Amino acid sequence: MYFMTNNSPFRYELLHADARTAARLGRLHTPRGIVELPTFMPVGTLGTVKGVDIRRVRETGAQIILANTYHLALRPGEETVAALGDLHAFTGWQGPILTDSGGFQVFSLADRMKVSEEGVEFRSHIDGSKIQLSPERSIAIQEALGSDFIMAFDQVVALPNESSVVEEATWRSVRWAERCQRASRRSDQMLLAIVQGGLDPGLRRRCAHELVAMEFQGYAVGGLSVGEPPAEMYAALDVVVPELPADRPRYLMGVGRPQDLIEGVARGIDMFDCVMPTRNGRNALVFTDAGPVRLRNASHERDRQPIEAGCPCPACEHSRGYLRHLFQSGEMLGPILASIHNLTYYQRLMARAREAIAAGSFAEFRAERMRGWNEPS
Ligand code: PRF
Ligand code: ZN
Repeated sequence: MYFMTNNSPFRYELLHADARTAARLGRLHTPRGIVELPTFMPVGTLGTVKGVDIRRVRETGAQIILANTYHLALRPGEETVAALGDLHAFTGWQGPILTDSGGFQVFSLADRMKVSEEGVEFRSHIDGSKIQLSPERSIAIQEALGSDFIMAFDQVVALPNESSVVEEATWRSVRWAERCQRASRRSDQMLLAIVQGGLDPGLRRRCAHELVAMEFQGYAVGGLSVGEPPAEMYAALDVVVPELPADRPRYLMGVGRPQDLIEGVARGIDMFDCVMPTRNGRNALVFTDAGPVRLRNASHERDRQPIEAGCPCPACEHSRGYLRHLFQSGEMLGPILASIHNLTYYQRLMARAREAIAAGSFAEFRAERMRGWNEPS
């Protein structure tokens, strides 16, 4: 089944809707190739997936990567990226790229931030200089960067928080999304709106409603995985996703652990991003079907096994004992190999989820995975 959106070069194709869960197998057609859904996007905040060169990123199975407006605007500046071509030329990644708007990053990283209806004023976390970001400015930066998917500029608050604070940020995000839609000029970029609303089901629903009425080409769910327990995040997804149009992609921002991806897929999410595989990899924590493994643990000193038998990644050509030695010695190869393994694990997990949806066995796959991760290893 094909869904066309105006004359857009982007097209969401639904291949199979799971009968027992809300999981969906799909394809996102873009000017830079097809993204199979559900998908995981490695985070390349500053135009690099930390520790992993672009060829290796591709070899993990990644089809699309993420970069950050906030970080790239501060350094090297979007004009410098544009002078070198665009984000694709700058990074060497020729596949699709999604840029986050800076909303979340400003609210989590910037110093002395002042929010008004116009936008946000803050001090750079790098040199303390005064910077302004607004819906129009975020779109202009994302247009200069030349990413394929661009995000609306939103206001994110930590959870738990007072309901008046969450409510105000939510409606401001809706007004800002409308300004982003009006400001975006390039037809070769697809703009996604971001549903906010904290953990209040009514607010989430009303926010989704307003944004759906504005007819964005895709929808993200934001403001989750910001301190609340996983069960509350899943409950919010149960409320929001049914409000979103079935003919457009859905993206859960900044999530998460392997089990969160599977639970998100089960609720109808198509796209994910998270620093977890690379950040945890740098800290010697690697993911397996039997749960996370701490490579620094003394139990691995003479461990001949690879991180995970059957994993095709370059880290798994080595023993856990060798990888532990790299971390204990402070060798840079340790964090690099662990990051590559984790990215490979996330990509294989999404590939297995897609196969299971296609085969009509996603519910069994989900149950089997949860059992594996919950077993003490
Ligand atoms: N908004 C934006 N980016 C984000 C988030 C959000 O709410 C999150 C929340 N998990 C991660 N990244 N713009
Ligand atoms: Zn591996």
